Amino acid sequence: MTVDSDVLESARAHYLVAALEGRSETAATVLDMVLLKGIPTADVVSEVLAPVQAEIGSLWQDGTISIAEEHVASAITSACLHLPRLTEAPRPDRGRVLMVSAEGGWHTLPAQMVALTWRVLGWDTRLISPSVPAADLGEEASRESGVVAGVSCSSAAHLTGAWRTVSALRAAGMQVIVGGRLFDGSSELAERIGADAYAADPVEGSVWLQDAQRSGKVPREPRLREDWEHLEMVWQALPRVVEDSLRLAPHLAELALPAEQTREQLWLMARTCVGATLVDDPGLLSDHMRWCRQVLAGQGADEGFADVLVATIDRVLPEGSARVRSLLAAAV
Ligand code: B12
Repeated sequence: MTVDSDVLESARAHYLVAALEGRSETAATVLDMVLLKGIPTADVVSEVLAPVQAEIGSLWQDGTISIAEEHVASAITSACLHLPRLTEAPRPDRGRVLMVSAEGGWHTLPAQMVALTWRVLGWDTRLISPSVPAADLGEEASRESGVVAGVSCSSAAHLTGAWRTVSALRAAGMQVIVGGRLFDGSSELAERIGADAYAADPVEGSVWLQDAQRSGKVPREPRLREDWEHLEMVWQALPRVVEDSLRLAPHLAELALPAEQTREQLWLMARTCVGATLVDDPGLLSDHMRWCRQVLAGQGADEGFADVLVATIDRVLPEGSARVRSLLAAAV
């Protein structure tokens, strides 16, 4: 183990405890100490803040910490991203870049982390996060002088939103790089939705930006347009699908969740079904179901309820949902 990896490991452990206990000053001090040891902002973000936030997500997922603890810790991380020592940046002389969250995505922290890293690497970065409707974003993007944009997405439930966001940026002539938890799981997904590149971390992304900004602004058609023509009707029917499923689901499960949580899970599941069908990847829905089972178990509910939710959605899908149905069958 090198000195740096020792420092980073100890920082992660101390930062996690401070954030979970709501001690913002201690959390900031931990980061200041790491920066004082000469570790650059980009590494503090990718080696301390991002893994700690992912750990917080896992602790929530398995029921170890509450939603309240997650919110407190994430608010501390959000505030820490503005610490003066962390945000010290050179004059931006590498070019203009737009960094956005996928449509429907309220995870601002990943986009904030990328924007901060790009700023300290010398990019003139404009951050638009959380979710902005794709059409509005397209208008903003067409007024941008820059050619390159980044999109972050954390969940398969927002894959359709990510595709719409990437499509709007393509139509505005931008070159697009994507990243975030959703894309980390599948190397082909980025290309499938029309992005020009994927990077696991912002430093790697910055190398791509340098090359990509050499091309001019060239408006392009969205990928998967024909597939969407078949799916849009199902997407628009989702509010009804969720409410109809909610009426059926409790009677099918021995141990159901409170209605609000069931509705939330149905929404995530239904959106994931459409997104997975759009890119024709049943694995996305299978992964989501595994995640759902773990969340249910963490909440003390019967994890088999995940399968009940999918079966219920299947029953109430509108006519013309053949592709979604066959994806459901392949995923389950
Ligand atoms: C904090 C948090 C929230 C906060 C967000 C606060 C905020 N201001 O961002 C709140 C409470 C709002 C929230 C809401 C929800 N959340 Co949430 N959330 C998280 C959590 C714990 C951390 C997010 C974070 O800080 N990410 C920062 C880092 C960890 O993100 P990252 O994607 O790894 O980013 C790094 C790299 O990937 C890369 N990168 C990222 N983007 C890009 C883009 C480019 C171009 C490049 C080059 C690189 C790059 O750089 C980053 C820095 O290194 C995650 C856990 C996780 N693993 O992400 C869950 C998580 C994403 N949420 C989850 C869920 C389910 C939800 C909700 C549906 C919960 C609910 N029932 O309401 C809602 C959805 C809201 C919505 N519509 O988007 C699940 C998603 C699982 C799934 N199967 O869909 C997760 C994974 C938690 C879990 N383990 O179960 N959440």
